[in-house]
Amino acid sequence: MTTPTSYDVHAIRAQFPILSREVHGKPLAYFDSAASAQKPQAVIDAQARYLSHTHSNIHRGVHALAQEATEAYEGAREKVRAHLGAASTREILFVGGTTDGINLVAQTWGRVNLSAGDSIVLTRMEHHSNIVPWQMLALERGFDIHVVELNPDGTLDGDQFEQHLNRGPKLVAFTHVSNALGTVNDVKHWTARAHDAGATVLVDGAQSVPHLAVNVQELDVDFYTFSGHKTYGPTGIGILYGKEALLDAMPPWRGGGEMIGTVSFENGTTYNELPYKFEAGTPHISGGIALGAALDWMNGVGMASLTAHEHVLTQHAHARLANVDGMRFIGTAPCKAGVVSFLIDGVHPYDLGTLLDQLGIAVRTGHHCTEPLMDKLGIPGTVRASFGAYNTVEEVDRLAEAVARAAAMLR
Ligand code: 7TS
Repeated sequence: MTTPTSYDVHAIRAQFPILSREVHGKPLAYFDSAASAQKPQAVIDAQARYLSHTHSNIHRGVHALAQEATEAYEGAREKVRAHLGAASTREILFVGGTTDGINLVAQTWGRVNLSAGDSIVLTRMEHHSNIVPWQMLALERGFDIHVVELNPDGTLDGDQFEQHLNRGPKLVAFTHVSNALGTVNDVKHWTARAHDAGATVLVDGAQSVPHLAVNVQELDVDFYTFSGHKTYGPTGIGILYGKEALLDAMPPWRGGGEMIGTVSFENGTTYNELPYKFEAGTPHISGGIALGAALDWMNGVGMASLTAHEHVLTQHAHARLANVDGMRFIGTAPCKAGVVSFLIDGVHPYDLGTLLDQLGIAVRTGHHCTEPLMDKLGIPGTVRASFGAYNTVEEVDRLAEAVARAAAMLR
């Protein structure tokens, strides 16, 4: 793969105000997009325009602002539907983010469908947010959690996956792309196999939606969730996609305004239709609208171009960093997206991260909320450089040179 000639990374960078600032007197090189991506002016403007021109509560007013705000928010839902290739906006729930989306499924679908004697399947590479909600529920409900281990390159152990499926799990929940390793999992394949085994499938899309074109109907997943802030949108907003029949059958989670049909002390309460049944209370209206703008922005760049550009950066980073003495890459799967994780013999990741910061280079160090993975690898954490639409090959060169210099100093 090469960066498409039409991909003008400098024109893209110019749209991100934060990228022109300095850190410790050096130009910022931001390699922490897996934690949170920076925001283009179009997203900042969409949120500011809404707040300064349109804001009102939604769904309930007859006045002009209430109607405009509702149209903008529901328009954003339609943009998300189109971006994910979902059949209907009834399948698109606004949630707080990936963590919130997974907790919703655990507390509604999970609470109804999982009990003692059942099992679910997770993988060794899951982020804590796709582990802990299931552990919390398992403590209460008494089901078993089986874990798919990894091959040395950071891909899933397919034989073990099949063995776990042979036990007839009720749920298979796994990440599309690993935030710590960069591994891209074959979601279509494993979803089909999980369905053959009778399981429902939840996919954590926190690290895939920012980098890859995702079509939930093609993948045939039952639930898919992602965070707005990693897709160039705001924090505090995200999406849970669920197949309509599943969402329909699930009880609501949070109770309150907006999620009801009628409320009565005498006759009990009925619930609203999808997707509102799962959207109690006043939502993050400006966040939803700005998330729609963020997806518009990504589509303006073009998902295929974005994927190709980030692939070039990832390959280049591997090639350049491989020359650093004592380099050990953590995660060398053939199919990776946007993440290079590494350790250097004799150098603590935290010290390296701190020195890089002094040079204006933002990387992440630590366990990346994947402690079970780090424990299994027998390491405390890694140094992780993660890429976004705005990173350049020259920045990756700067990273590699700085890592080599810093490592020599620290040894
Ligand atoms: N799942 C994956 C695969 C993630 O990478 C993250 C966040 C989450 C879930 C949780 O997303 P949230 O938006 O609900 O917090 N990952 C990271 C990271 O790699 N560094 O900081 C956050």
